[in-house]
Amino acid sequence: MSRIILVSNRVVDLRKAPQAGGVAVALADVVRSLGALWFGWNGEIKAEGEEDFVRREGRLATVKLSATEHQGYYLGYANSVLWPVFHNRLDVAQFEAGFFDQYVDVNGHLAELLRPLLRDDDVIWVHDYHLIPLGAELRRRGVTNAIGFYLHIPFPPWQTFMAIPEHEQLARALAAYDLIGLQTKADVANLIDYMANGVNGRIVPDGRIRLFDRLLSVASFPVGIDVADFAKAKRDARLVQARASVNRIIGVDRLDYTKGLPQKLKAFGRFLEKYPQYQGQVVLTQIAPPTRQNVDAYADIRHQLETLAGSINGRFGELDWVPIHYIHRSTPRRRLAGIYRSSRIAMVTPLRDGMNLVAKEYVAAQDADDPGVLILSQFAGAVEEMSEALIVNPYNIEESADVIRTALEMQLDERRARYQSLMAAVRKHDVRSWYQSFLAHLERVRGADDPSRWRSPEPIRAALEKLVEAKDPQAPSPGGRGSSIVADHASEDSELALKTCQ
Ligand code: GDG
Repeated sequence: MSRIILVSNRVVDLRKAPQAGGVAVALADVVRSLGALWFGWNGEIKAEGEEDFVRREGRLATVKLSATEHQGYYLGYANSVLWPVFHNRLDVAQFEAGFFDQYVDVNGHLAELLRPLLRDDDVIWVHDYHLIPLGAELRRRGVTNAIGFYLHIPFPPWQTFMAIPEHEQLARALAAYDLIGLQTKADVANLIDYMANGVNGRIVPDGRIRLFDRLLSVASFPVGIDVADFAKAKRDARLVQARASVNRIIGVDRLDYTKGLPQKLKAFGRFLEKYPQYQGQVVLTQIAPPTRQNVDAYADIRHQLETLAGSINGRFGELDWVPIHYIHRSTPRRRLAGIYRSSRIAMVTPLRDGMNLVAKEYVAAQDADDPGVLILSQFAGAVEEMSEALIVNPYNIEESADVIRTALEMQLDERRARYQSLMAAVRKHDVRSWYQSFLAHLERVRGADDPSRWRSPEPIRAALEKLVEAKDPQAPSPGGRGSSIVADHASEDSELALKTCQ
């Protein structure tokens, strides 16, 4: 089996890090299970004049960034342009700041440092929006290996993406990959819409996309969690209330403007106002560790949240009951499962989210005999798989306040039924199925020149045949000689793609 090379902006040594986000935990699992090599930034800033070098520690290969690189590439283009645009926040994107050149330069620099570590048959898997140009930069340096790309955040509607002045350069960079993986089918539809409408991409009969001079495959691979990590949860004794009757609502979100935190607090305040019988009976514990504090758009959110929490606590609080526990610190990962299990409700209500792992972690940590209730935003990618949650529009404060009441009053039978179905979804798309299906697909794309390795389900083949015949009666039939068909995920997506192109 080929060696897997993972590349992400940030590499985290889980044995040393006090806490880590979902992407890092997922990638660490690939490193452990498949013996992959993980390359990326170690989070440190290089001293002035310090030489570049790759630090090897076991399976990790890390580099430092200079202060200028960190400013232009990470805080700048990645987090002040791409992050907001991909989350539909054109209003906070800083297009005019001129970060793009630094973004491409840092990707080129990372490719330069990675190149000598590569072997001919390595499979390279690049992660997230920080590294869109990395595949093209590796190709420019002669790398012909299979290279896949996975986007952890949503792909926006095509007109939104076209607002980025450099959208075409980004599309050319994407074309360097053999496979692009996205979280949801909706993201796949958005990306294919953009490729078709924005840069003249064309679906070829085998379901892949011809973009500029390359053929690539696009499919959805919903990211998941290590279910066992959370399923062994015990209630957290430190969370036991002075009043046993008090129910806890839990929120765990990086302090990010996409996570819908002010809306969540407002909904909780409205709930206390509208249903006063619950005053003194419910608390909202919101864990919101700081993130990207040097990016301008993040400066206000903390202040806004603290003001809101203060005003709701001041208005409703009692000597022995504080309605909102707001924790602006990171909580050790080993404690999270117990916190989830001790909470009657989880409110996962982002305004936009690629997937949202907290929703899956909460479900996995529940007691099957007496499970809690998940309230989930209709704008989280997780909603595609977790339709048995209580789904809300986080912008609708009135509705969200009512849903909190519904969750609190839900009978045990209904809670159990919803939990069973949610847990089945969480198990079906766990972290292993995520990376295994992506890597298997990448492997198949690599074998695309060998038609015998490709088979699509009958209905897709028939649809493709019809399309090919309609467009060009002389064209060879899909699956025939010289053609390749993308099976499984990509077949669904070719169906989507065809719809999009009609
Ligand atoms: C991106 C996409 C996509 C949070 N607070 C603490 C803490 N966490 C952990 C959670 C979870 C992870 O961080 C957060 O993952 P999310 O999925 O909720 O969100 P993002 O960080 O925005 O992740 C997202 C994800 O990538 C994976 O593809 O789902 O859509 O935006 O694991 O538990 N962990 C600890 N202390 C905290 O205070 N230890």
